[in-house]
Amino acid sequence: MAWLNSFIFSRQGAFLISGIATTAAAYLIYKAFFKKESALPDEELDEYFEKTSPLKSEDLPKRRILVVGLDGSGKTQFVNCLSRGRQSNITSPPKPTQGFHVKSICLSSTNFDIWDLGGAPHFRAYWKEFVKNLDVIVYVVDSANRYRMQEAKDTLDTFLKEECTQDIPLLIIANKQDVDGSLSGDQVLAGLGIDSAFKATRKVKCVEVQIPLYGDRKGMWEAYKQMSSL
Ligand SMILES: Nc1nc2c(ncn2[C@@H]2O[C@H](COP(=O)(O)OP(=O)(O)OP(=O)(O)O)[C@@H](O)[C@H]2O)c(=O)[nH]1
Ligand SMILES: [Mg+2]
Repeated sequence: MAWLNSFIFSRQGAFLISGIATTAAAYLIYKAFFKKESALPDEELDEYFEKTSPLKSEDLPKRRILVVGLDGSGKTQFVNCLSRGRQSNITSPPKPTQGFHVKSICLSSTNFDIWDLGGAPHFRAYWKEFVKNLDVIVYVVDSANRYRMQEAKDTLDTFLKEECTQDIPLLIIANKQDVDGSLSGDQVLAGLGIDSAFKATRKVKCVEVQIPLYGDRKGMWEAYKQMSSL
């Protein structure tokens, strides 16, 4: 024990002990400040679907999703971003959709058939033709374009007046949150006239999303969860 005593009080011993104490203090500070973030389950941070297991099975639940909204609101980019991986599709902006695209996407535990329709005025009258056995209507809004909010509202109202759309859950994507001055999800809901009376008539959720070509994506995991469960 004498050697231990002399080591502790030696210069090397003092260095070692202060080194251990500093590391422990740094660890405690890290835990205190980053505890909340690291406590999140990994899946909540999986905006690029890179941590999900690529299950593909006939037994998985299948969901049929219709994606509509004004031209330029970001529907095709949104659907492209449902693919797995950071680099999967982002090279250049999508071309305006002429008619429709349909994609089958299997993410984690759900198989989706996703119909992405053209949003230009002359295509909107055909949206109702795609309403068959739908699980969710996704309505994409360009939150950065407040000048088109009234048009977005009128277009949604017209579509939801179609009898075939009744009772189908609605997911509002308040897109382009990365753009300065964009409206929040609540502001988009207010602009679309979605209030408590509206919510009494059908299930509605809103997710704030940003999917710029170059830059961080946000809201895709939450959108995916809503599309799976609404
Ligand atoms: N900054 C930013 N740009 C976006 C975002 N989402 C889409 N865009 C851009 O918005 C433009 C229109 O996107 P599209 O996905 O083609 O829009 P769309 O709704 O499919 O349009 P139509 O096919 O004409 O109905 C493209 O230049 C996209 O790169 C976003 O979250 N942030
Ligand atoms: Mg498109």
